[in-house]
Amino acid sequence: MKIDILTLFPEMFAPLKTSILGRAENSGKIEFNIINIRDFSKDKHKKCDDEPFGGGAGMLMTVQPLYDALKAIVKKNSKIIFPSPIGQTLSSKKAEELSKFEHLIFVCGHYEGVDERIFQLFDIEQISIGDYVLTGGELPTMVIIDTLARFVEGVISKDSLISESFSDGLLEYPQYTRPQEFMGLKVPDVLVSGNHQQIEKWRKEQSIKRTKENRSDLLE
Ligand code: 4GT
Repeated sequence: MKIDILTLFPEMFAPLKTSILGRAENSGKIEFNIINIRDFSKDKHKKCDDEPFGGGAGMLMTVQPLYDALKAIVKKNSKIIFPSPIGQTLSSKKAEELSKFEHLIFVCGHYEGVDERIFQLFDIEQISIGDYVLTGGELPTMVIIDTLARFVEGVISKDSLISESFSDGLLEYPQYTRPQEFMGLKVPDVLVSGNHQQIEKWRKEQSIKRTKENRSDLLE
């Protein structure tokens, strides 16, 4: 999969080089390409923002640099995403859908947003990561990429996707690792019993208990 990211702040994407996403790139499973929108500005000072018509606080990103940047990279099979609080909220299901595309393009808004005409000129899906406002689309872009990358073949083990939160509509059960006792706290006996049927039963019960307590909305 290839992921292009259009942004005015390329330095914000350093974390993509780290950990599991860094390994996904080094092993050729995902290719990241960070593009500076400013490089496409036809303004003599490379300006990419301006005041909103009709007045109001702050600045908007102008349409010309975005239009030229998208024109330069969009292909027939590309999916363009604009992270925005007005989009539908991201879910695990949505992330899995996105992981199936050959080419994703993320457009990062900044300041108060972008000139609305960009959404008339290209087929762009807006996606929100939750009901709050941020200073830019860069962090949401990284959130969306991080979660979709986990569904790209070979990025993490298939087993890791099976018993995690949301995979079966429930939250994940509690987990423990060595040592078996710490500060007087013991790992639940069933987990060291070797009885896999009992372990499965316990985990399912714990998942349901947690989901009831923390996210009863998921059970409706
Ligand atoms: C919140 C979200 C998002 C912002 C979200 C355009 C200029 C949007 C600033 C940007 N805020 N983007 N994707 N909840 N702010 O997903």
